[in-house]
Amino acid sequence: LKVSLIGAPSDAGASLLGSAMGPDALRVAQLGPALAALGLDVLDTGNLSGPVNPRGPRDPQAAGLRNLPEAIFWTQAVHDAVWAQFQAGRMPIMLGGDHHLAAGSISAVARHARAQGKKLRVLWLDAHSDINTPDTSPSGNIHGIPVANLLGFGPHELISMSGETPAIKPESMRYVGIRSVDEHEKRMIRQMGIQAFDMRAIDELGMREAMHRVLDGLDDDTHLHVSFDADFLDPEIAPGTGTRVRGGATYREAQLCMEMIADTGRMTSLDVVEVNPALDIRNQTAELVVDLVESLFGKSTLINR
Ligand code: DIR
Ligand code: MN
Ligand code: MN
Ligand code: MN
Repeated sequence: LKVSLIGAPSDAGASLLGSAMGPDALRVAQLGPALAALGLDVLDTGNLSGPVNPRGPRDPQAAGLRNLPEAIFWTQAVHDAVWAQFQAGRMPIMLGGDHHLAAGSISAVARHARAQGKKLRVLWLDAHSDINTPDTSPSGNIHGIPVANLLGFGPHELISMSGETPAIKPESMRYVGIRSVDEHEKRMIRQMGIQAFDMRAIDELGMREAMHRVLDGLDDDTHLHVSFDADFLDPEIAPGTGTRVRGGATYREAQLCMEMIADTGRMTSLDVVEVNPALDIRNQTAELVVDLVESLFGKSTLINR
């Protein structure tokens, strides 16, 4: 399996700076060598470059969002880089940066799936549902809106990259681990009929059954994308992230989640976002995330594919 690491050092979508250092924190934690040790052909394409976070105000000229021009730049850059790796026959692993970048990566995944006539399944592992629209966003932070962008809501530049708007259908989306969802977001999730396994569902069903359900129905004709926000994890084990919410996935729950994804053998692209070394303790969050990404590629399973 050929994989490409794409560093996307932008925190333009966040209010706390520092996730722009995420790609390097993951490199310090040996992400590339760890995947190579599993037998993968790993190419680190380095970091994309672009504007820094100008810490702008909410801008009525920009749909009430902060840093919209910068976010548009980065989202498009990520889209192009992810698309280029698919064209080269490699699996893209986008290293954020904050989660606004997923509107770029996943629009490229959707474009690729469409070009191949395949279906798409997106697993969104996160404390948050990231499905605010510019007018419902309580913060104006663009990392709170990428799912809405992918579903066709938001500024034109953030919703049209794949060549088709909306880039994905709500039936393709699955949430796992959410526990901080704004009122308008709840309405959106309900209205669009998106399957969501929030922390309460995980408490009640167990991670095993929740994952069994989100992975149900995958076949040879499905592209599986995983969008992994570090705040999916409980902040006690993963403090290095900008918007911590208590009650997240434990170490064992997260391992099982990753292992069950690995067992399907169908993951074709990945985002690793919101690792913020400026808020971390001796890079422990990046190290934990690397451990979990190894499991996503089959490290902890006895079954060798
Ligand atoms: C909140 C927080 N829903 C917002 N979102 C976060 O600003 O839209 N996403 N933290 O990661
Ligand atoms: Mn997120
Ligand atoms: Mn989050
Ligand atoms: Mn976020």
